[in-house]
Amino acid sequence: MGDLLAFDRRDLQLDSGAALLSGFALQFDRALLDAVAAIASAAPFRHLETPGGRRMSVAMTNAGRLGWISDRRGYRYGDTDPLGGVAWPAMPALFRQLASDAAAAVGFDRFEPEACLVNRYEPGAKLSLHQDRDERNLDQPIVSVSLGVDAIFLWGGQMRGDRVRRFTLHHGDVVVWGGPARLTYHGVDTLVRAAHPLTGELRYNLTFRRAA
Ligand code: MD3
Ligand code: FE
Repeated sequence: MGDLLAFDRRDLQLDSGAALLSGFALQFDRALLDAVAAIASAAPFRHLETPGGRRMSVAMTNAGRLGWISDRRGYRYGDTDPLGGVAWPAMPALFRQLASDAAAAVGFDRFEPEACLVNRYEPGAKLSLHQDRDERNLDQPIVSVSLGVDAIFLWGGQMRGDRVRRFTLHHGDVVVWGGPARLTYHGVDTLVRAAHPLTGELRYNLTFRRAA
């Protein structure tokens, strides 16, 4: 269905510096979801508050030395989970390996993520158009892994007002966002109610980042 949208998934690599590795994570899907469950048992998913005081519809948690958080004071990376005051769960070896292999597959050697932000979408959840610019080193790519229900990804330009194109991200897709894509505005359209055999109505997205 989403593949009939005007923007072909293949266009992504052509004009943007992003590289789509279709199904790259499929063979690890169950192990990845088991690891997400283990992370969430130590650092539960929560709906963060934006600096403007709104509750995010996407629930989030983190693994790794650093985790991304938002609250009334702003967006930032921190080394402790504010809910428990202790370190974020360690980044599973499978996560590190997958992120590094995906980055290497498109020419980013020795990508060693410090942070894995885990996003959980339920039906109705969305992520408004934004840039990821809280990381200190913008030469490093971000690697994203999609699991569960399909989502429509919004792919804009270098300015908020630029035209936005859409394409579907499927279970098992990995995208490496580097170079000119790194500061592109992007978001996720409202998740439609649908079912996936491994996640039910949910979609998960892992983003691996070099934060500091
Ligand atoms: C392009 N997550 O966590 S993943 C985010 O599906 C985020 O949950 C979305 O945007 C999600 O910040 C999209 C794809 C993605 C992630 C980071 C990017 C695309 C990106 C950073 C720069 C450019
Ligand atoms: Fe983002």
